[in-house]
Amino acid sequence: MLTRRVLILAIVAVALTSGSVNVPLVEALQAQKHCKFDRECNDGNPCTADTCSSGTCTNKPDDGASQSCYRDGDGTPLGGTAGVGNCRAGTQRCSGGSFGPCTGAVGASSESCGNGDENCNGQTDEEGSAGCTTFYKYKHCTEAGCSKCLCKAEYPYVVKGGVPDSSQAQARPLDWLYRPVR
Ligand SMILES: [Ca+2]
Ligand SMILES: [Ca+2]
Repeated sequence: MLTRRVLILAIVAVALTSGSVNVPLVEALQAQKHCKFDRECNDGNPCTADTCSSGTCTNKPDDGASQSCYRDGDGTPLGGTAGVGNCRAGTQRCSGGSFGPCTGAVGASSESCGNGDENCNGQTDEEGSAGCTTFYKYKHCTEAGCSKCLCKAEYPYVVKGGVPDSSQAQARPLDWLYRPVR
């Protein structure tokens, strides 16, 4: 065994010093390297099981392994941040020695009323969401900042279509809601 190692080292040394490094030869020699422990056989590929048996490394495809991913099925990175709002990571399972497509990941999309924080900015149904309704501070108000397009009434934007929103009518005095333009 010692003789074999010396021979391999000699071949590598000659290849390196001669200035004509034969990469496939070096890789082939490494693949045949003798080992004692599994960790010596780690090929850096999470989709293979790396074992040392009778002094020889074996790197077999391991389809049981998987990793977290944040891409669509074509491999394109998704917008937003996994774990923020509706955005979440998916799973990429090993198949035949390499990772398959990312499945189950949800990326950022346009914000709309209902269904949580679609654009994953940490705010749910914020101002200007698709499907929003214009709410006013009071009837007939026309000054700048007097209205907002919201998914639901939010004080002080509580008047819709000239009348107080039913969800706010109980809590706010009608005379305030109908305050005339000054
Ligand atoms: Ca949002
Ligand atoms: Ca939403």
